[in-house]
Amino acid sequence: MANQRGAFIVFEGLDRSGKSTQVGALVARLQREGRKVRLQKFPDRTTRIGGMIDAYLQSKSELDDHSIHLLFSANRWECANAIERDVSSGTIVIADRYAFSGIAFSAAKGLSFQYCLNPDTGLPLPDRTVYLTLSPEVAASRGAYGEERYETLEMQKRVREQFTLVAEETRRRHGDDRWAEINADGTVEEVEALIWENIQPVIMEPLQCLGKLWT
Ligand code: DGP
Repeated sequence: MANQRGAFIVFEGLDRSGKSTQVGALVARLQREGRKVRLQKFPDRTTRIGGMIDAYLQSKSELDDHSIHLLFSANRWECANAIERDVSSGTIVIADRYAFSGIAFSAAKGLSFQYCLNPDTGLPLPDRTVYLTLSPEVAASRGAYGEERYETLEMQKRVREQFTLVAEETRRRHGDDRWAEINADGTVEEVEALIWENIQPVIMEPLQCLGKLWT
């Protein structure tokens, strides 16, 4: 492979968009191709901060909206150095959710957009964020939501609205190439093919160095 640098690719999406399935399939495909690849899930529930987030999401603890927002951000910051290190040494880091979910979910609860964006300023900027969208009809046909906090129809509607604003802000600040929207209504294989087509150029010819989010 010509380029030594890896890449940083983020997947975002509404619940039931098949995001985790697609992330898993992509990681497996890259491994089969002999690429160094690492999956980074956010929230990373394995750290101490991640444990607090996990308890909150399962409604085993209550936290003020600002506090949990800052914990989600802190959880990303504690993984930031490892992402930069891995990408610069040739690894493709695939993240399942990132700072864009941070804004969309917290703003959907009523916190201001700017407040939600601030604590993530300076985190590694993904080379590309792939946002999986789902039509309301297909979402409804995929069955009930899970049991965690936020997994209600009303909340998901507000999150979808906020993601539209997040997409606009990302394109305005970082350029159109940083954000791709892929319709996830199709079969697993169809969506997988669309994703592969979209991210192949990013993997083959990554930029010189990682930028900083929101700067
Ligand atoms: P997941 O493990 O992908 O199911 O994500 C856990 C839940 O947490 C999901 O409903 C999305 C939400 N979430 C992810 N990141 C953030 C964040 O930074 N802030 C807030 N408020 N919610 C988030």
